[in-house]
Amino acid sequence: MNIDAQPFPFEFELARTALVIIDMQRDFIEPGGFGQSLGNDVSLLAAIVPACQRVLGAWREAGGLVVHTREAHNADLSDCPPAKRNRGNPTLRIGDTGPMGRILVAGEPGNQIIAQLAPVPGEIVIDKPGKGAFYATPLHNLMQQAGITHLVFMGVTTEVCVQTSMREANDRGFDCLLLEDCTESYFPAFKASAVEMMRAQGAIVGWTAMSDSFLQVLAMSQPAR
Ligand code: TIU
Repeated sequence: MNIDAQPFPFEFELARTALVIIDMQRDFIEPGGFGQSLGNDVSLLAAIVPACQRVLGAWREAGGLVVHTREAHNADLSDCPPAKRNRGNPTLRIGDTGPMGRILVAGEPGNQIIAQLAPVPGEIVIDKPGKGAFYATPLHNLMQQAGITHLVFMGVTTEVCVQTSMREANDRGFDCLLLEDCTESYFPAFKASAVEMMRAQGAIVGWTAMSDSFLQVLAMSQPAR
């Protein structure tokens, strides 16, 4: 398949490609979570949910592999370095109890993926202690076992967990596409810069495309399985 992308078309085989949805969890999208505790306006992020739902629905229909990630720490915070917990002067730190339970702790209400994009059986869910999806997770092995060579990214936030994950994936040899209208930042200027810098220099980190281009091509595909 060939997607109209920047800086040039992105080619992939459905059976060798995974859709990776980064951290679409209540902690970042809904009020009362980690995103708001850092002083951010979380309403900006909710705007991408309908586009993410369209892509996820079409990808499932096509039989593509789906990976969801969550930024999540163990309840005892053994996987949260003090340097991360102490950063940023938030109103609530990682592990503190907020309106949606303990901030960024696995299993808490705030750590759940939003209902509109909730994983279904057979989809991979990765809990990651870092910003990148590969650091201290089994993601690379799982992708190799599944024969995956290409990754399509959506999720939040563009310049933090999405960009870090794409850079990690790029260094591990995956070809990466970011769906521009399916990712968002608390800072619109940072999103714009992150998108530009990833596709610059001949796709130095990866490609970018709008979800409509992706959906059009997907609609013409044969199911992967
Ligand atoms: N603060 C911010 O923009 N992002 C994060 O802390 N984590 C993710 O991007 N998921």
